[in-house]
Amino acid sequence: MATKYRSLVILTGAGISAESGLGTFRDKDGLWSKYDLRDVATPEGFARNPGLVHDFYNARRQNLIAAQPNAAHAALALLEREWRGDFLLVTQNVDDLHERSGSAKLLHMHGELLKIRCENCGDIRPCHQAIDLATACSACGIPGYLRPDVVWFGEMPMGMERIERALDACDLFVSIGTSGNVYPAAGFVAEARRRRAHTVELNLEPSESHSLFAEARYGPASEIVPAYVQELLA
Ligand code: BJW
Repeated sequence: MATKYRSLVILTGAGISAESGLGTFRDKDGLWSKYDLRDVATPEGFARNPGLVHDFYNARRQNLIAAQPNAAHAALALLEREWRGDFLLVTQNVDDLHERSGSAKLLHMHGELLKIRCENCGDIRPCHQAIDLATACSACGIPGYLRPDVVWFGEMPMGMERIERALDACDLFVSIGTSGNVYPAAGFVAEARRRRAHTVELNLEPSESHSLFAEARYGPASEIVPAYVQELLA
């Protein structure tokens, strides 16, 4: 590794999985153009209409199972293997395409689509099939309490202490395929800058927070991420 950087934090968003066929949220044909996020991505929406929320996540779970990682996921797994310093890949994505490519130093800050959580007993376990209100928890046996193990608006993202420690120490912060609309992830670039880290945006087009980045590359993730990784490792 010839790079001058020693401590790397990468943040990924829906754009890195777009070319794998998983919809983004805020692009023209994104999920939020078809669904009201208040109905499907808040605890209040789930309380109002759990059936709608289960249907939304059941469909996305099936799409995910059929999807394949793309060259951008593979490039980040390669980067992790070759990197000699501290490395943390923080993803806002609930898909498992990073781990299927081999990423291991990975944190799902918005949870995981292929896991369900019981709000009665707290049990969390893998789930690859459809669930509904009648599905009983495999641990406590009681139906009606299962929900996707994801982070909705108004809920605390996962792993924040580990993320804060990594941002505190990083000298390179790279943000890939995220619109910069959702906090706290949207604030990471400002935190990295305060620590005098070099900041890089890789996206199809400039994000909401593009002006905060010191460097940017624009284009499809499957092209610009492998190219950037090759540069870093050269
Ligand atoms: C490509 C591409 C290609 C396309 N190649 N690129 C401060 C100010 C204001 C509000 C708040 C604030 N702090 C908190 C809030 C409230 C709220 C919030 O941010 N609201 C905003 C709407 C303003 N945040 C929360 O409630 C969060 N919780 C919280 O803050 O707790 C309190 C707390 C935290 C920490 C410390 C102290 C207190 C929780 C947010 C949960 C978000 N959940 C979702 C759903 C997850 C489950 C699911 O998937 O269903 O997470 S919403 C959705 O948005 C999902 C995503 O992870 C997230 C981000 O979206 P992302 O990834 O950026 O996707 P898009 O579609 O927006 O962008 C795609 C990008 O890809 C675009 O830029 C394209 O250009 C690009 N692209 N094709 C490269 N081929």
